[in-house]
Amino acid sequence: MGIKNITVPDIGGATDVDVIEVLVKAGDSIRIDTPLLTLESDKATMEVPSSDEGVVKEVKIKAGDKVSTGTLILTLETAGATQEVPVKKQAEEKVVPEKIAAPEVKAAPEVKAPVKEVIEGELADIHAGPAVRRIAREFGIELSDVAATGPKNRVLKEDIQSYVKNRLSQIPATTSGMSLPSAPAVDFSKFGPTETLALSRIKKLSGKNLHRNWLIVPHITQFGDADITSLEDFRITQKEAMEKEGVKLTPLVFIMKAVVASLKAFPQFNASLDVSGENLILKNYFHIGVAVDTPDGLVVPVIRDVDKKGLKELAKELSVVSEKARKKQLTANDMQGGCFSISSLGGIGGTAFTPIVNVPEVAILGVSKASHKPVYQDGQFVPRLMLPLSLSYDHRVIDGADGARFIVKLTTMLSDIRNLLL
Ligand code: CAO
Repeated sequence: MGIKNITVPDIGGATDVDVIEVLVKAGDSIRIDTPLLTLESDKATMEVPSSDEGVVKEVKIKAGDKVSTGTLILTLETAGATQEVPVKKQAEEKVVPEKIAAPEVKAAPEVKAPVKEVIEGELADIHAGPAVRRIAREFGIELSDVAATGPKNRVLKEDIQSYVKNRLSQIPATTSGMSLPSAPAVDFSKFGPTETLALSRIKKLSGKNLHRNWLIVPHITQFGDADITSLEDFRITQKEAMEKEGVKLTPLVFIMKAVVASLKAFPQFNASLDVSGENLILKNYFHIGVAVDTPDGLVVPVIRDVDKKGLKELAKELSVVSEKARKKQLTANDMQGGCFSISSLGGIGGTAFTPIVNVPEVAILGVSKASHKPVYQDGQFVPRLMLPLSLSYDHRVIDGADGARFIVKLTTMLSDIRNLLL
């Protein structure tokens, strides 16, 4: 093992040339001709290749530096040389190893074309170093499709990687033989100032699942309004007493109980398709997923055996899991085994929305904010507290008529909570 200095070779007498990109980092294994730097002069972009092979020990240059022939780029741990080579000329780099290298080590090859030039003018307005252009060529990518994030609108290696990642994520999970058209990359900085914010880990994970579920499930959303006037009267009478015990009683727990009653009446909603897509697996348990909004994104913890628990117990459990979710303390187990999900935006507002089925479940209930509406009863309009519900379901499993029957059952249960006792 030896350490060798790799320097900028003859760059045609140019001095103080801008370093646009450093293409290697400490720890990288490089070979002869591996691109190390991209330089940019007034007229040309040049790529500086390595004149030796080994593992990069330390990179001495960073983007934005200026270099001339002989400037030290990096130190390299090589297999054979045992002595550091003076930083000077390309010719010396070739001679010294030949003198001191162990017998099995090959002499460094003659450096014929030390830098490769790309005349930017020939390549329209796209700025990219030769290494980046080569990667783009190998993947069949048009550089004009790639959003550039480098200085002076330069396409960087990372831009190509992001482009490929983005394109791969747009390939649908099905093998129908059809692919989706992708949206073209847009350089928004052309239109005004921008900043880039990385998506949270939760957003990336849930985004993938939501995208898949949106694509593979033929969704229908059935809407319905439940008259929760009497439910709300009852809730208000209980709320204060429960608060003293540290329990927050919201409409959601009543909805959970009504959902379970509706699942019992329509078992095809408490089911999953098997992998073949030809059998329905009916579940004889009632675990309900509840979507919880956290600063990092959406998570869906599962409340188990909702059929066996009372309103107070459910309210307590709901507070515990939503707190756990917001503190990022949920385990994978807390989020598994759901039969049906509820996404409640009722504490926020809005009139209705179309939730996405949480595969492998086959249906999900969206809950919006209840409000007083005039309802025609016994020959007159009376103010009633109406709760808007949106039931999305997998149309492969559930027919439209059953979707309507389910929501009628649900709204009936909620309109008179004594039904829940039956
Ligand atoms: N209509 C009217 N008021 C409602 C309501 C509704 N449908 N649902 C809740 N409220 C009221 C509650 O009663 C409470 O008011 P009071 O304190 O006066 O009783 C207030 O709104 C706040 O409720 P909450 O949101 O804190 O509690 P919750 O039990 O209804 O919901 C939870 C808990 C964890 C589901 C909720 O906090 C949450 O995170 N919701 C967002 C879920 C989400 O992001 N879904 C989107 C998924 S699709 O991208």
